[in-house]
Amino acid sequence: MPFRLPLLLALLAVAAAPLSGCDSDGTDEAETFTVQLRPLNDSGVSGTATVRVGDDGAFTVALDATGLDATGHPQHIHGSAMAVASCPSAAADANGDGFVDVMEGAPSYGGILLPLDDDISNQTPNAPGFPQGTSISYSASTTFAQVRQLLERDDPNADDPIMTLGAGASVDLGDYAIVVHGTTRTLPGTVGTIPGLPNTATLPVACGTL
Ligand SMILES: [Cu+2]
Repeated sequence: MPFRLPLLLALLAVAAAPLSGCDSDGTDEAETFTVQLRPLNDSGVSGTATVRVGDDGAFTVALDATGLDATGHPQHIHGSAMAVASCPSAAADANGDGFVDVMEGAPSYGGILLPLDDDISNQTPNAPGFPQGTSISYSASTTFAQVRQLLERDDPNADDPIMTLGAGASVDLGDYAIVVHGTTRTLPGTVGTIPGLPNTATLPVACGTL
């Protein structure tokens, strides 16, 4: 999903005004974030997710959602080093076509940091590893050290839609959002997407902030 990086960065810079929310308590302690997933694009999807860092250093994401269309659901932790992620409102529909597409949402929730597929120890999305169907009951684990290693580095491939926080950055889980994508609705051609993927696969259908 190659976001046009300069455009995305410019949009993020606009959205970055209040650079708050940087916890001082570091990333070494156990933390649990509960995420309320709310519908985007009148999807009717609802659910909850938890992102947990255990005392033992385990990093676990669990996500349960209902009301989805019967298709695959790419889902990601989104964010950026430049702004605290939020979920887009209807006002993010820049072209006024009635849908907040994946690109229009990016100034709110940032780029893709971690695909929530069947192996979250890497940033490579595995399409068959994303949840499918009308209800999701998902869980995956790795170590928080691994997540930090992935994100606290310079982006190894600026041409793909997967981003990092940059070398020297520090993962701050409270700054991110979870976005679930994928619909079977018939969408107008004005609904933007990532090159190479149909807009139905990338349409955001639920979002929640950590
Ligand atoms: Cu996403």
